[in-house]
This record gives sequence, C-alpha cells and structure tokens, in this order.
Amino acid sequence: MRLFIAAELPEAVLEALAETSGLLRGCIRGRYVSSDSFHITLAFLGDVEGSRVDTVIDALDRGCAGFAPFDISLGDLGSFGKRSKATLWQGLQGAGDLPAIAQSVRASLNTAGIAFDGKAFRAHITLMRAADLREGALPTPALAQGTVERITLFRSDLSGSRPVYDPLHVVCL
Ligand code: 2AM
Repeated sequence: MRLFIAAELPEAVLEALAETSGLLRGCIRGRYVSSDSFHITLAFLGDVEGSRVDTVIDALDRGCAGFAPFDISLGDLGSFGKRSKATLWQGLQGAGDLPAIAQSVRASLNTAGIAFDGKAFRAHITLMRAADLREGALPTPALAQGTVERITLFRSDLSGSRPVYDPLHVVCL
C-alpha cells in the first residue's frame, strides 16, 4: 500500500487554505486539491508491504516521542516544476518544530529499515497540481496560524477519480 506521514493542520489554517484555493480558482487552471485533503508531508514512503506497517507505526511513534504541540503560520505561495504544469503550494512563515519532527521521523524510519523519498524536507501545502502559471498573476494568499497537534500515517488510494487519504495511525503530540 502507498503510504506517507504528514502533519494534520489546525482548523484556522485549513480555512485559510480553502480561501486561498477559492481565490486561485478565479485565475489559474489546473487540478485542485480538495480542501479536505490539505496536509504537510514529512516523509513519503510509497509502496510498503502490508506486513511492514506495524514497523512503520512503531518508527513513527518513536520519531515523534518527546515533541509537544507547536504553532505554525501560513506564508507565501510557491511552485515546483514547469510553469505550464506546476505544483502550486502555500508555504509557512513559521514552521515551529516541523523540520525537527521530519528529521526525527526520517531518522527513525532509517533505523527501522523503512525506505522513503530522500528529497530534503520543505514544508508546503499543495493546493494545485498541473497548474498553468504562464498567464495571470497569483492572488495574495489568505494567512492564518494555529497549533499542530497530530502527526499521521496516511494510506493514499489513487484508484478513484481523485486521491483519497485514509488515516492508519495518529500520533497526538
Ligand atoms: P506534494 O504535495 O508536494 O506532491 C501524497 O502523495 C503526499 O506525499 C503529497 O503531499 C506529496 O507531496 C507527497 N510526496 C512526497 N514525495 C512524493 C513522491 N515522490 N511521490 C508522490 N507524492 C510524494
């Protein structure tokens, strides 16, 4: 099964992201991430054997041990990839303990022998995929802050018309 570990986002931040997504709908073409799917990925594991899931959960628990809830605040819009087919995201002005948790969880996955995408962690919330940024200025994004309280192991199901993310295990900080 396809797995990733992500920070769940506080309500005020989710509302601001939905507002930014609404502003983008007026000016940028592409595939919008549904507002019930916003998250910040800490580690993308990809396909993992079902028999290894307990090991992943154990590594996630260990990686998050000792961390307490912390505040984050939304920042500017940014993009990855080609301007004609970009991943468009909103970044963070204040990331709190997110980089430290990402590092700790990744170290714990390494120790457990669980593979993951090794690209450097860059805190972002994807709002659109295949976005055409060649025309039209980006809007000023809505800003908000709130407290991150949960780090979650998600299963990603890509079999339907849009990705569905099911929580398999939640760590309450
Ligand atoms: P993205 O939003 O920047 O695309 C589920 O696919 C989550 O895992 C998304 O948040 C996605 O980040 C992230 N992710 C990180 N590395 C990935 C990869 N190599 N393939 C697919 N998703 C990846």
